[in-house]
Amino acid sequence: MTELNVLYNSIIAGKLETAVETTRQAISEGIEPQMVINDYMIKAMEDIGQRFQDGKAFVPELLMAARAMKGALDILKPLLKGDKSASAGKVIIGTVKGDLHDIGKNLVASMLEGCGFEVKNLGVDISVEKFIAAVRAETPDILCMSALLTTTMNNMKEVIDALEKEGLRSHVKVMVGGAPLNDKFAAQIGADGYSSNANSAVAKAKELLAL
Ligand code: B1M
Repeated sequence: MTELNVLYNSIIAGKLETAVETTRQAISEGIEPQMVINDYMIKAMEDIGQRFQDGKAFVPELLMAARAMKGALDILKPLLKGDKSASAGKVIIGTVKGDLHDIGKNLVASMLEGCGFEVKNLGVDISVEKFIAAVRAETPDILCMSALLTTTMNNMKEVIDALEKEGLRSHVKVMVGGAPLNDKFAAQIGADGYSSNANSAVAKAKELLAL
């Protein structure tokens, strides 16, 4: 039986090959992907984040941990299947300007995709103009924005204000997420919904579209 603590430790230590190999093993043994992500991979990223905050880890370590997490996640992504019974809508997702964090955003994108949404992932460091252009071009049902930094979360409001200004706000639901956010902040900036994790993001997206 795969020892999933090996996966946890390999992400913290930034050991890509070990993380990938352990994940492969876990899958071959039928271990539930969502459990692997929630109980080991995300917890490992929280742990390395805490070490960074405590001055015990530095940016290179964060980068290596992120690389190991991504490698393992790539293996699990195709397995993130959800309830596709409802005909889901179209989603645009991106990390706001100034922010390069994309692991959580990509996880949300994969979960939405797995649950039948059509997802266009714009990437990271997305400016107001790029979000607006994408909403115009793609006419999504939901615009999802992610931010991991307290210094970038306010850029979400700029996007919402620009949607209003451009006459696009009533055509698209806006959902926001990311570690420093909460329901109160989402309401303050005029978003339609907030979710704290990838699972609740799917539930919230369905709720917003009344699916
Ligand atoms: Co950075 N970083 N980082 N970092 N980093 C944090 C966020 C931090 C909390 C670390 C810490 O101090 N403890 C801190 C922010 C402090 C703050 O703002 N108050 C921080 C900092 C300071 C920085 C730099 C400024 C460091 C520096 O250079 N001095 C710098 C900024 C760069 C930039 O963006 N401009 C920086 C850089 C980096 C790396 C590039 C090295 C790397 C990112 C690599 C990458 O993403 N490709 C990195 C990492 C890895 C982290 C931590 C350790 C882990 C983030 C992560 O991937 N978590 C993070 C500490 C932490 O979060 N504990 C930290 C796992 C992921 C699954 O969770 O992203 O929260 P999360 O996503 C969740 C939910 O939030 C939610 O669902 C996801 C899945 O459940 N969610 C959504 C997210 N987006 C959503 C969108 C939705 C719905 C839900 O749509 C609507």
